Amino acid sequence: MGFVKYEPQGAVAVITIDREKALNALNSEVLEDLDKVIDGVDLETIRCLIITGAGQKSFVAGADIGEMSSLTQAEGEAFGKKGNAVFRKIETLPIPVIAAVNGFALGGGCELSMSCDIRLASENATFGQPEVGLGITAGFGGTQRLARLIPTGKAKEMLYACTNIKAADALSWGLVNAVYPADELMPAALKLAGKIANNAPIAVRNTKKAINDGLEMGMDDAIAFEAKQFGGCFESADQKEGMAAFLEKRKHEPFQN
Ligand code: CO8
Repeated sequence: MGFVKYEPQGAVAVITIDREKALNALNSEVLEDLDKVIDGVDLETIRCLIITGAGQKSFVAGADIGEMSSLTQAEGEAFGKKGNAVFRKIETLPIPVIAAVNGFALGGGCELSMSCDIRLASENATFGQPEVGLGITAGFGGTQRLARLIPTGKAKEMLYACTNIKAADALSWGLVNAVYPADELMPAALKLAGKIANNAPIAVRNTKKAINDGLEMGMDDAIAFEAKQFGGCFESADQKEGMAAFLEKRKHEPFQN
C-alpha cells in the first residue's frame, strides 16, 4: 500500500505509516491505505501487530492540516468519521496491537496510538492534542480515549491548553508502558509482541475482548462477560496442552489456536 507498509515476521506483523516528508501526517489516502492494510491482516497467522511511523522523528504528526484547511462542515465530519472508523477497527481487532511511538504523536497521531492496546515510546516521543489551537476539536477519539487513559484533569489540560508532554510524563501518567532509547524501541516492541504471540491465541483474544468490552459495562455485567470468555477457552487444544504441561512439569508445546 502506498503510504502504509505491512511486514509480517512470523506471528507478528509491523505496520509502518510511511509518509516521512510530512512527518507521517494522516491525509485521506494514508487513512484509506491503513484501512486496507488492517483489513488484509491474516488473523489466522498473525497474533500481534505493531504500528509505528517511518523515520526517527515522528510517529504521526496528526491529521493533514493542508487537507483539512478547506473542508466544509459536512466534509470535516466525513473526514472525522473516516479516521474514527479506522481507529475503532484497530481498537476492536481481535488481536493485540502495540503502538511503537518513535517521535511526534500529535493530534491524530496521539489518537492513533491510543486506539492501540499498549503504547511503548522512544525517549524523543512527544504526545499532544494541538487541535483547539487550530480552531477544531480533537476528532479521531482524542476527547474520549485520552480522558480514559490518564487522569481527567491532565487530559483536559492537554486538550484545552494544547500542552504537549514528553515521554517521561507520558510514562508517569500511564499513557505509555515504557520508554526506550530510539534504537531500542523496535526491538523492545518486537520482544513484547513475541511474548504475546507465544501465548495461547484464543485466551489472548478472549482477554482483549473481556477487558475492552468489560470496561464499557457495569461490574456485574462485566464479570459475567468475563466468565463467558473464560469458559470459551475450555476444551481448546491450547487449554488442554497448557494445563497438561503444567501438571506434567514440562514446557508446553507451541500453542496452535
Ligand atoms: N499536516 C500536514 N503536514 C504536516 C503536519 C500535519 N499535521 N505535520 C507536519 N507536516 C509537514 C510540514 O508542513 C512540513 O512540510 P514541508 O516540509 O513541506 O513544509 C513537514 O511536515 C516537516 O514539518 P516541520 O517543518 O514543521 O517540522 P518541525 O520539526 O519544524 O516541526 C512539528 C515538527 C512540531 C510536529 C510541526 O510539524 C507541527 O506542529 N505539525 C503539526 C502538528 C499538529 O498540529 N497536529 C495536529 C493536527 S490536527 C489533528 O490531528 C486533528 C485530528 C482529528 C481530525 C478530525 C477531522 C474532523
